[in-house]
Amino acid sequence: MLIKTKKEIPASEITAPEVFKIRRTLLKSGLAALSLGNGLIPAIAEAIEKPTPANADKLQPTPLKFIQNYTNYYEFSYNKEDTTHLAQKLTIDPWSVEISGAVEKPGIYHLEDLLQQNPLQERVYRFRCVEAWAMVIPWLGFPLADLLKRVKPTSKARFVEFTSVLKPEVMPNANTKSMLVWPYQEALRIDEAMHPLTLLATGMYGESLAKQNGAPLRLVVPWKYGFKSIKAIVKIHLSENQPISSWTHAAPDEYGFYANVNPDVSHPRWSQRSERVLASGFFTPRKQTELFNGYAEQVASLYANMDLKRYF
Ligand SMILES: Nc1nc2c(c(=O)[nH]1)N[C@H]1C(S)=C(S)[C@@H](COP(=O)(O)O)O[C@H]1N2
Ligand SMILES: [Mo]
Repeated sequence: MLIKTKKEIPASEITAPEVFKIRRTLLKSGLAALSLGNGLIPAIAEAIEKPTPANADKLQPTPLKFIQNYTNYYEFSYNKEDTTHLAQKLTIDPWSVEISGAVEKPGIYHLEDLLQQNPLQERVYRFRCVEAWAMVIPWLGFPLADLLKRVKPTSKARFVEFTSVLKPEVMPNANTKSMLVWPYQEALRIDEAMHPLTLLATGMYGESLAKQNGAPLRLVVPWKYGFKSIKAIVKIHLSENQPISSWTHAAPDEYGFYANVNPDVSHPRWSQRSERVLASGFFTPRKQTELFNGYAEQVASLYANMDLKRYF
């Protein structure tokens, strides 16, 4: 599928120093012990079993330093460069996630335990912000489904809601009147949450996530606009009713609950037909935006009975 292993990385990408670094960092870091122990090996096995779609071959990861220096993290700043240093003030150790609502095993789960239970995989995904810029990111993480299966959703669990950490003492915008209501919240339908492409990411390029990218644990939903991929998750709540996420609350006509990437549904203030890809430090000429960000083959069936223009 879209699980890419080092063996499959084309020569053109291997020349990027960041890619070379993956192996070394894994071997050196604590994360490595976990991921080499039982993580990357199942990922490789899975990748070998499943054919790679033709368009995955073209994916050229955006260099790490650009992914880390062009971030949206509104609790800290509306400026994509300022977040890099501002986010460093967030403390992320120790970290736990409270899982509540319609599950048989609610509780407070420590990050170390989650990492021990859920082997890490590398997934190279396209990432498309609603603002019409895009990147390609080699994430390290585990399927959200693995965690949800462990806590056993009940038959009442129809939606999964996520909440970001809120630390007003280090987050300048948390104290100001803002278009968003804090804490930052996002949600998925349970079948979207259980989809094998949906990831809880703890790293990228084989290293732990940078704080500005949502360390220590963030969501990644590659067929949806980036704002669904909530950072620094502290709560996961399973519910029967559809939650209202932060962006939908702020501007329901602009940021819908589904937020599936769709070139045919314009944002009220700009077209979504094309995107600027941040490839190697500069934006390359615009590329056509693909329905479901290129993942239609994997996810279109989730929306088979829905009018994609109405449910945007
Ligand atoms: N908590 C929180 N999560 C967030 C955001 C945010 O401001 N706060 N921004 C979202 C938006 S708009 C995007 S495009 C992605 C950006 O992820 P990146 O900065 O790691 O590229 O994070 C999403 N998750
Ligand atoms: Mo975004």
